[in-house]
Amino acid sequence: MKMLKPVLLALIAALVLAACGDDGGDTATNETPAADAAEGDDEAMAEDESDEAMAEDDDAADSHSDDTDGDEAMAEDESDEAMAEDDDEAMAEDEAMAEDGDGAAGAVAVSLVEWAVNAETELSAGTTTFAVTNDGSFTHKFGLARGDSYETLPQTDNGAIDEDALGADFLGDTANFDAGQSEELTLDLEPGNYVLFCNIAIGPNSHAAAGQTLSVTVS
Ligand SMILES: [Cu+2]
Repeated sequence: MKMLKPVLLALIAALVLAACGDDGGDTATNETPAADAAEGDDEAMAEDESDEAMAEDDDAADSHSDDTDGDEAMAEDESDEAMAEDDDEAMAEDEAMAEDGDGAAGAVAVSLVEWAVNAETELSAGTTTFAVTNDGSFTHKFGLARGDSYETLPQTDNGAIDEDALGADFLGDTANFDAGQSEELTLDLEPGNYVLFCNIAIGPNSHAAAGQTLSVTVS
């Protein structure tokens, strides 16, 4: 018995060590991929939120779009998740992106499609760059004039906006540009009412008459 006791103790010690070793190993292998995955999710979410923030800007142009509510709800959900993760870095990224989004007041995204001009309708006075994308399938252009609405602007026989008759109230336009292309137009906007439009007209047809106009207010 005197010889067995140390052997038993050694065996028990070896078993305990082995058990601890296994636990440590399992814990390490379980936690490391989980932590990596969590970080990966945060980064993916941060990128998604950036995309959705842009999508929200686009959707904001269409104030009646159901998508706007959906995107906002998703953005809020993801923000909550980031906070729940209690990850300071993720929260800092969220805040930085929120600031970036708010800081884009000097640029207005405009989407041209058949047959609409989609953009925010409440703009800030000052130097404004319209970043216009042709999201349609036809060639379009982008112009801007002072006025309350398309209906109140002088028009030619085919319903195009009569830029000559507008005189100084016609503020400028881009060149024609094809589907998938983008153009920028930078103007110094004073407070007032304006109409954004595409003034391409062919024969008896005009894009403006087809609905490619948008009334906006600058304040
Ligand atoms: Cu057009």
